[in-house]
Amino acid sequence: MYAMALWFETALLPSGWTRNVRLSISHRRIVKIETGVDAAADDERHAIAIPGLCNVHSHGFQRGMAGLAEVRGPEGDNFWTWREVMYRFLDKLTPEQIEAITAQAYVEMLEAGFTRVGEFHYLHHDAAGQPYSNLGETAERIAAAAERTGIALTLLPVFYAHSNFGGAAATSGQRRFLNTVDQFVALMEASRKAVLALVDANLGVAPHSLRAVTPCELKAITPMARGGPIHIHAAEQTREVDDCTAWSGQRPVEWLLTHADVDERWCLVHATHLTASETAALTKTRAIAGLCPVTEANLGDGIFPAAEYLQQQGRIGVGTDSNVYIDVAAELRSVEYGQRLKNRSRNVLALSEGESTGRRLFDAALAGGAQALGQPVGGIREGGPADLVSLDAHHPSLFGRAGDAILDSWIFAGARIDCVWRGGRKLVQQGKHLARDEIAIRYRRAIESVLE
Ligand code: NGQ
Ligand code: ZN
Repeated sequence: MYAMALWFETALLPSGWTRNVRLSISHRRIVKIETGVDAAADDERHAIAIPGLCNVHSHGFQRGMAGLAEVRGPEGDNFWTWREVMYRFLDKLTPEQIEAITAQAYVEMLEAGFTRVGEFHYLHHDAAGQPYSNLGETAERIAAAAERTGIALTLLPVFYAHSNFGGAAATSGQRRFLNTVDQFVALMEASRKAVLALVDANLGVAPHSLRAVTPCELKAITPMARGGPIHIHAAEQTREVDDCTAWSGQRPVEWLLTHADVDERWCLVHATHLTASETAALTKTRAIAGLCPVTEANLGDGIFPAAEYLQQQGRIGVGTDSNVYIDVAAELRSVEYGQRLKNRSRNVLALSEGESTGRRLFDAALAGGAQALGQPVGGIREGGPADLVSLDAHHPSLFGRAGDAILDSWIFAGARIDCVWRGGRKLVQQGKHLARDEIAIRYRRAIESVLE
């Protein structure tokens, strides 16, 4: 790859907002950062640079049903009735449709400022629940969607075996997700192959939830991460907490913290319902709480105790989960807004007087997101990946803004993204992914045939 340089009027570096920043890029990395310098003749010039973020939790295929689960059912619509709608949607998806829908989701992620996605992937088998002759069929489709769009991929193959705590038999709606531990070893191998073919991709493992995995299976599955990330859904719904307590006498996060070696390799997705002692204990593990507040609001999950958790140096990442609405700023804003609505106060998550709430959330999600996806520390730094986002300085929301007010105006007031580079390659320009139209055509064809 050729060497190039990008020049920004202002950039958010680890040391803070800096003016006149020149980034030399080679082999997908930032090899040199110069500050307080003029642009060279060949440099591409932009106004404002911030680092790209990691999306810690996505189910790409669910993008195809976004907006289709907002009609009232016969009674008591909730997370579990939504899940039935979701199971019906995935029932007959073909590998080709999975790829087309996932690619569309990844285009939107890049346009929103995510440069890496953690794909929590459980749609392993065919519509009858039989493994494909190529066990890695759907993993390869996800890898293909990542490759086509250019987003960096952390693939998290999901182990799923039961419908509830205590090893309850899976339901027919879950047949495409199921594996024995032995089958899963082979599936991990196939997934590893799919990921190895991609630039800058990596692999972790995801026991789906304590509902879907027995303690014995959990013990067998986690070492398969081989040092990579371990992700699990936890404590998203109060019914899940009640069922876990009935089964084990402990709440899900409490159970995990006493029975699994939860440490910085782990990402507890949602972790919505925590007692004060679970909150304190989770912060001490240095694991990531993978917050997906847009989906959590959409599904009626509840509100994560972000104020208490962040005050105790708890680590967070953000994810788009169901992909009902894909937007970095919306996720960050929603973490704060949940707290404002709950506490009837403002600037809850900024820790000290004078601190910007947007900056605080952005920094937390930048560091936590990289950790959760098994990446080196995030941010615009020498040696780091050239994963960059430029904001549109011509948008009125940014007029007269400098420093952290830029982030606050993006996160809370609707400033827009201009360009996105992933590994130094420009993928988004004037807010549009360069392959947007072509990917949308394939998506349209796929979705029209799914909904036929
Ligand atoms: C999922 N999504 O795996 O897609 C889940 C629904 C479940 C969220 N939890 C299925 N948001 O948790 O059983
Ligand atoms: Zn999920």
